[in-house]
Amino acid sequence: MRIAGAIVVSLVAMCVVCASALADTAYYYSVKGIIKGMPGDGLAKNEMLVKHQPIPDYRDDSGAIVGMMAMTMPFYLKEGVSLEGIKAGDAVELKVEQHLHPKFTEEVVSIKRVE
Ligand SMILES: [Cu+2]
Repeated sequence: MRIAGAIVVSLVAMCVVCASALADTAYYYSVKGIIKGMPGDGLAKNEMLVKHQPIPDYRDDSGAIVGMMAMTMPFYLKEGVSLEGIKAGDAVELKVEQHLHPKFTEEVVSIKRVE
């Protein structure tokens, strides 16, 4: 009985450890920038190129806040995000959703023009 109890305790402990390791958290970033390329325009149909301002609260794949400097880079649109009224050259604000687990992903979940 004592051994069975110890096994149960260690299984529970392992589950707590693996659950925390696998727990998914979404992080959201508000990213301002200028659109340099629209989907399909030599890019994948869900891809856009944006010259973005610094993202001070950006996290790397370990979850550490490392920030991201200003740069031009591709962003990927979450399925169903509308680009109606958005064109290359527009100043925009993106809402980017990032997941670290089970897979590192970053997707634009909304986009709006700014002045
Ligand atoms: Cu960047």
